[in-house]
Amino acid sequence: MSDEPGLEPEQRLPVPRPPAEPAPVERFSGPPQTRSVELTPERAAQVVRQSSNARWVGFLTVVIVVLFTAIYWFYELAPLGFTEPRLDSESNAQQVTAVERGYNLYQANCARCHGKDGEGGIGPALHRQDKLFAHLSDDYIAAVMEVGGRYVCGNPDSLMPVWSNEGHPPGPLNYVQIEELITFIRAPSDQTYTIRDAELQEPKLDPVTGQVQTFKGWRDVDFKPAPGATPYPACWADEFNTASAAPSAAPSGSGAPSGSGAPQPTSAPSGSANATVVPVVAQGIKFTTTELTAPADAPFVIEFDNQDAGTPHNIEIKDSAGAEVFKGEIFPGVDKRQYQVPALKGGSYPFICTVHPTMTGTLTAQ
Ligand code: HEC
Ligand SMILES: [Cu+2]
Repeated sequence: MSDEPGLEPEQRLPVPRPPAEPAPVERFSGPPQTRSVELTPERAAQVVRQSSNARWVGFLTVVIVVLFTAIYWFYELAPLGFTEPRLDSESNAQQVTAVERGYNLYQANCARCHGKDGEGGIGPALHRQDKLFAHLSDDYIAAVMEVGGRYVCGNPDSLMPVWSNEGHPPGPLNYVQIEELITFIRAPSDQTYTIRDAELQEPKLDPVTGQVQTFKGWRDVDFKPAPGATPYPACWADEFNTASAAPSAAPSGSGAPSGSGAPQPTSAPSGSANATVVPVVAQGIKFTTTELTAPADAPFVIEFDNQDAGTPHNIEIKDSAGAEVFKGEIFPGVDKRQYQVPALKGGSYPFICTVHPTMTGTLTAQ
């Protein structure tokens, strides 16, 4: 506002205008003095304090972000080999769980034929290092589970059924359970696992000691087959029929299955006409007679009757030191063979089935 004569019409009116009053300080376009307010010392101090607070806040934010990043880096990736990376330890934990579940599945479904520790029985042994090394691979076991025992040697009467629910006909186990079984069968022997309740996943306690029950994997991670060793045959039964003849019968060649490892030259055929006949029956993966008597110092005949349909058996006689004295031909039941056994010195000889080392008995020559 001003009173100078100007261009505006009302400024040219004759009526004198009241003297201009100073505008109140609060007005938007305040007089110059209100705009040039000086900071009081208190206000200045406050501004300084506040800005230092703001710097602290900024600093702490940066510190927190940096710390979080660093801690997360260690947690997630574990650089410099400090601990296990999280994903690794997570997958290890999952592997342990799979092995422990696989153990229960194995004990429930497979142990009755393959043995509690995979030592074999009706079915072939599974825990052997030479087999686990390459033969019993993930893919192979998965195929056996899906096709059943006939996948192994092409035997349509195989005693092992289809296990996978994707097989024909569908078996009882789903693909997760098959995975767990495979993880269990191939679990490394340098790790100890906990036996857990199949339902609750609680560790099982030994009823006597109260200790948590544990088991170890089968596969020795450091196992290397002997140099030049033949790989395990695709069909497990070939191991007994061809491969195992080699170590015992090297000098006598492929020859007769009977007496190939005998200490004395075999004279069985000539003596068999009037030789003693000892009957032996195998049934249910057992010898029904475990105590045999035969004449000493004379060849004799074992009439071996394999009553287990589809399951190969034989009789292998050892001396007291465990060396092989006689090994009969292995053949699947139901069938019979006459084994010509060479003369044995008086004494007692343990005998087994080569395929099923759990089938044992004692032969007494007297
Ligand atoms: C009824 C008895 C029986 C049961 C139960 C059984 N198997 Fe078998 N299994 C066999 C027989 C017999 C063979 C040999 C196949 C053949 O030649 O007929 C075999 C073969 C195998 C083989 C191949 C072995 C080799 O040396 O090539 C694997 C692996 C196997 N079984 C795994 C299992 C698993 C895992 C289970 C449990 C889910 C199981 N089996 C349950 C009888 C059984
Ligand atoms: Cu046998």
